[in-house]
Amino acid sequence: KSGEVQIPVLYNQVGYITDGTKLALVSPDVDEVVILNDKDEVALRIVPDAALFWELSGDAVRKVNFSSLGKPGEYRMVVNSEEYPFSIADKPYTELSKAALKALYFNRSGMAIDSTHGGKWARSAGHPDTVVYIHTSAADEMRPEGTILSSPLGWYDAGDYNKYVVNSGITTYTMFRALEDFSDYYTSLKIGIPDSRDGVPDLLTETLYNFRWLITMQDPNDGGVYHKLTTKKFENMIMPKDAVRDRYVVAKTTSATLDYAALMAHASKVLKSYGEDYDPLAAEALENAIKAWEWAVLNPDVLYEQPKDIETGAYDDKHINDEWFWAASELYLATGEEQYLDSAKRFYNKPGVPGWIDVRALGVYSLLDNRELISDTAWTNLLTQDFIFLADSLVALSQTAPYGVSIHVFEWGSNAQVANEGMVKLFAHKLTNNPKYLDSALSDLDYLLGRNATGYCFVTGFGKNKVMNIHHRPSAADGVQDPVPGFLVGGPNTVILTDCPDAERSLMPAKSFVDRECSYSTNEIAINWNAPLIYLLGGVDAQLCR
Ligand code: 9MR
Repeated sequence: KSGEVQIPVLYNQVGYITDGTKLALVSPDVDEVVILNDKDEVALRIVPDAALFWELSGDAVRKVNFSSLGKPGEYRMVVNSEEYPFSIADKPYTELSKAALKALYFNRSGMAIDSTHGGKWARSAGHPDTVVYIHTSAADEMRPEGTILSSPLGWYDAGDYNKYVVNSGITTYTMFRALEDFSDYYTSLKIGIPDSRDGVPDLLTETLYNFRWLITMQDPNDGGVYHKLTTKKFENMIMPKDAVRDRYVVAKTTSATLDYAALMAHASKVLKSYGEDYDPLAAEALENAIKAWEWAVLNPDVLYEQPKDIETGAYDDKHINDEWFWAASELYLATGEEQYLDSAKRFYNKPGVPGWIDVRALGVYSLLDNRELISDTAWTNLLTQDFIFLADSLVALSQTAPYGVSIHVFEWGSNAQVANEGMVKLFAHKLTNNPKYLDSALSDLDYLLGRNATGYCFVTGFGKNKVMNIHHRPSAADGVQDPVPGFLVGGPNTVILTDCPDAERSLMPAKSFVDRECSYSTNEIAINWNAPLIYLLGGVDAQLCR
């Protein structure tokens, strides 16, 4: 659409870090920004940089760098005689970081959310998933159609109530990654969940709620893993307890089985560092990983085809060399067996920013975190070089981009793309200690928290311009005005422009977003979008905040 109103100031609405880079954007007509402190004194006057046009937002913006403002407090930016309040704090993101993790608790299936832990978002349990049918596509001799399984626990994938292995794989891994990379931070982060245990990070406890469900998705008879646990059609916008359609496990696939193998192998290593209590789970996970790999070797190219009577999310990855690479890498690290390393080398390809459809980077994270277990240093050097090349390209993009971010393609879940780009940068920082990566990751966070072309803070419950009407069944049906907090919405994209037929919707990719419940393509939430946000927040809070 032409003639869209441009928002005069775009900034991080949750807050800036005392010692961090502080960047806002203003529209081209703004020639001076005055920052006032809480005593109404002028704290800073800034002439914005020259205007830069972004073809993805269809507008030009001028950068305002106020990093020199190094004192915590409440401020206002005065632009064209309007005032925009913001804050500077030593630790502006701790509450947000807790909320982003707690959002997954709110999405637990098979469990009531009590008011002690859930406050006004308390709700009854739904989806016990103790009676789950084998769908035709998953039936075999040992488990014919109609066989009943139990597959309880786990997080709902998103705004819908289904549970999908492919998407759970990357999500659960990302959570383990956060735990490993920022372990001191997460050891002390308590978020108020009922099963919290002394001495065990809540991040681990929360992650294991989903992990224990994932375990049940493997057929113990042959090691194959079902692609998803789902109703045939999406449920209406109703509460979990009212959503009682029959549930099915659907089709074993190679992609689900390899993601499962990778995750189980990885978890078997992580769990070993949390004491004897977790030893049986670690042993079971490794055994499951090996069985899954063996199934995949016998069934190397079973891709997901959505059965005619099933309409829910497909996660139908058509290219699975990356899944082979990830699984082989994790199995090598967990067992030390050379056959897996050989496979990892055979399937290796330069990594890109990860997502459910591309898990190359996950294998790279794990291998580079365990370089001492690989004797072929020429290969690990190549991995390092390729990974740093990726991170450097992202940083270079963000340094020249008008909005200060690396994203340059807006797909479904663009906000998670931004969060995953931030995660790549934080991992590069872990490898090199070079502060440019931290700085660029912080810029990604600023974008998600308001310094983007829509002017929304994209995490529910936070910011001045809040997203309110998310496509999330409990938030839609619970009668509480505020959405369940801590969720990152999918964000702008032009993939499906018709989900809210009557909505005013920009055709510019970076602006094509509506805060409407009907907009499942821009305003849904999903576990694989929150996970990199959790990583990003944990990393920034742990490393950049005093
Ligand atoms: O995140 C998924 C996105 O990459 C796909 O393009 C889209 C369409 O297949 O599906 C998204 O995932 C949805 C899933 O299929 C069902 N649950 C909600 C997910 C988020 O929208």
